[in-house]
Amino acid sequence: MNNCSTIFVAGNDTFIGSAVLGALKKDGYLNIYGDEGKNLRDLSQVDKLFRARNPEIVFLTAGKTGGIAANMKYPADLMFDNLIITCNIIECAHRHNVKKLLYLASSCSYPRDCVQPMTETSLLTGPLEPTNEAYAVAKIAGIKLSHAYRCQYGSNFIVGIPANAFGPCDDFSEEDSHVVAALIRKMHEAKVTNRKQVEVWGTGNPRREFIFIDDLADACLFIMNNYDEPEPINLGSGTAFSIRDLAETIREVVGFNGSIVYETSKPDGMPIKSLDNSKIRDLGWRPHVSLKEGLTITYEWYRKVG
Ligand code: GFB
Repeated sequence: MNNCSTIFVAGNDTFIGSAVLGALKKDGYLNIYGDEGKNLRDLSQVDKLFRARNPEIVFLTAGKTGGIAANMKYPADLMFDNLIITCNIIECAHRHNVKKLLYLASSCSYPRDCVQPMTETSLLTGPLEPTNEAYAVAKIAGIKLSHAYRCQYGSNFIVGIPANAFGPCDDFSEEDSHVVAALIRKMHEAKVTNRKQVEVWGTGNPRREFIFIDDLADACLFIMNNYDEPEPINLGSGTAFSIRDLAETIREVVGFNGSIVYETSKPDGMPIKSLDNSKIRDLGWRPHVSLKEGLTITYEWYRKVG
């Protein structure tokens, strides 16, 4: 990419898409476009958008996402939405000779009992985590679709696999949010209403790798500029924390003095999701924001805006 490249951020209103758009603006890219009100589920509208804007670079960050509960409640919506949007954008990127496209998959694309930390070669080596199987299958389809266009047409379509992203502008809703946003909200509400306890789902034992949203956006720009290989590349922070440690850290950041109760009737999901980030590290990229710093920034934002 150079500063004058025409860049399309598909899904510019999503949590990750808006961060990518912000990072592009901050880095001085001048010709950036978003969805412009088009319905990305409609191939003819997507085609029109590509024809009008003729992008050279595409960040494919569109599609519905959600935490463990949303994945269990809306598997059809999550699968359909991600499949159709991905098909439409990738097909139009090919038709309109896009120079490079980054497809963002998800760490839930790896098998449930994957060897940890998860390397990119572990994809499709075992069964998926049942709580997010539908979404994961859609994400795997996106990975393979990018690869298929590369094989058949020589398209420079690359795939990034992010760790669990968190930060300002995340979805903080009660049921659909991911764990970081959910626990910030629960603990903040408990603090301001003087509640004595907060319920955390599951056993607290699962481990997750969290990446601050600005670091993820930065990693996306970095690989757009520095990575052209057919194999996916992990985009993580390099450290996995247990949900118990996360809950304790959020309690500290929020200043909630009550107790934490583990609701073991709620699902744990994948036991561990820790990424092997050697590939992106070997290329020279490093995250800048620690979990605690990221949580502090996120809580500050939530108190003001959320
Ligand atoms: O963030 P989360 O919903 O997503 O949950 P996943 C992570 C862990 O936190 C699980 C626990 O073990 C949850 O049981 N947890 C504890 C909570 N309390 C809460 C709470 O109040 N809300 C939530 N949401 N979790 C998702 C996938 O899995 O990861 C998606 O379902 C996607 O497909 C995303 O890939 C990145 O990491 O378990």
